[in-house]
Amino acid sequence: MSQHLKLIIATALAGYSAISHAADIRIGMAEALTGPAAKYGVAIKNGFTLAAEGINAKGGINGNKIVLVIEDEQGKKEEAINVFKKLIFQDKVLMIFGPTLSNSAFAADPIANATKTVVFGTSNTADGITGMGPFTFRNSVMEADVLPVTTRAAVKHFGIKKVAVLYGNDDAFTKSGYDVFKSALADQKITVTDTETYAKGDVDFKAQLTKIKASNPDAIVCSCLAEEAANIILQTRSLGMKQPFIGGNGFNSPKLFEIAKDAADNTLMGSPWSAENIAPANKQFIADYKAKFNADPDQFAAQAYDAMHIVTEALKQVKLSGNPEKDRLALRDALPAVKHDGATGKFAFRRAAPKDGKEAGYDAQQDAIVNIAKGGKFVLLK
Ligand code: 1QQ
Repeated sequence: MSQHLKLIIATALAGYSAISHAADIRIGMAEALTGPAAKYGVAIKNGFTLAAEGINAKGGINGNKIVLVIEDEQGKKEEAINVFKKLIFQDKVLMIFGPTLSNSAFAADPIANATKTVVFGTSNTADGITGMGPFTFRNSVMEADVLPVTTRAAVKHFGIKKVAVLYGNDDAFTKSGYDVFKSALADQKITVTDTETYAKGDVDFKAQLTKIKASNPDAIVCSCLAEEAANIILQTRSLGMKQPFIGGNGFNSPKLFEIAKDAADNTLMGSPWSAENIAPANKQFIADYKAKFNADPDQFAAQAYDAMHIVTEALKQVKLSGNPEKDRLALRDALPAVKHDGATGKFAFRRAAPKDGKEAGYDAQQDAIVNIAKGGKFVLLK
C-alpha cells in the first residue's frame, strides 16, 4: 500500500471515529429574539444556553457536545416558517426548540411534522398545539390545565362572584386562553359582566375599559400577552378601577412589572414554576442563571432549561448514527418515556388525543401553582 493511500485511510478512520465517539449534536432553537415577544424569547434562549453549557461542561451527552443553532423568528408566523426550513434542510439539526408564541407554532410546526423532525415548544400553551402531529412535544403547561386552577383560587382568595373578560382576538394564544377562561367561568358559576376584545399592537384600551367599568365586575380576567396586559392594567387604574386581574401564561414575565409596576399588585397567575420553590434543582438553576446573566430568571427560562435536560435524558438512550433522518426518529421514539424533576418540579409527557383521526404529539403533565403579584413581583399565593 502506498504511503499516500495509508494516509487517506488513516484520515478517513480518524474522521469516522470522531463522528462515532464525539460528534456535535446540533439542536435548532427558533425563538422571538426581537419584536414584542422578545422578552419571552430572550429568557428562553438564556435557559437553553445555560442548560447546554452545564451539560457540555459535564461531558455532554454520551461524550457528544450540544451545539445550539440559534435563529430569531421575531414572533412572526412567516419568519417562524423560514427559520424552521433553514434549520431542518440547511443546518440539518436533530430537532427544533420553539417557536415562542403558539401563534407561530401553528404556522411552523406542520413543517417539522412533515419532515419527521421533533419540534419541542417550551412556551406554547394554546389548545391544539400537539394536535399538529406526533413530532410536536411541549413542556409548557396548557392554559386548559392552568386557568381553571387560577379562577378557583381567585374565588377563594378574593371571594369574587362576577368578572369582566378582556382578550386579544387575533392571536392563537390569547384566543385559546379566552375559550378556556369562558368554560372555566361557566363551570365554576362565575358571572361574566362584560366581554371585550382588542387587536395585536393596540395601545389604547380606554373604550373597552370604560364599558368594563360600567359593568361593575369584582375582577378582570385578561387573556393577553405581557405588554398589552401591563398597559391594560395601567389604564384600568387611571380610570379609578381597583379590581384585581386574573391572567394566563402571558403574565409570566418581568415585562409586566417593568411597565405596570405595583399597579399590577393582586394579579393572580398560574404557573408550574416559582422563584420560591426551594427544591435543590430550582435553587441551583436560579443561582447559575443569576451568575451567568446578572438577572433573575423567569418561568420561560426555567421551562427552556428543563426542556434541554429532558431532551438530554432521551438522547442518552439513543445511539446516534450521524444520519439525520434516523436520528430524528430515534429521538422522537425516546422522548415520551422521559420523566424529569427539574427547576419547574416533577414533569412527565402526556399523550395528546388524536385529532381528526390523526396521531397527535405530547403535552406536559405537570401541576400548576397560583401566584399573586405583590410589590412588583409574583409570590406564591398562600
Ligand atoms: C403562547 C404563550 C405565550 C405567553 C408565550 C410567550 O403561552 O403563545 O402559547
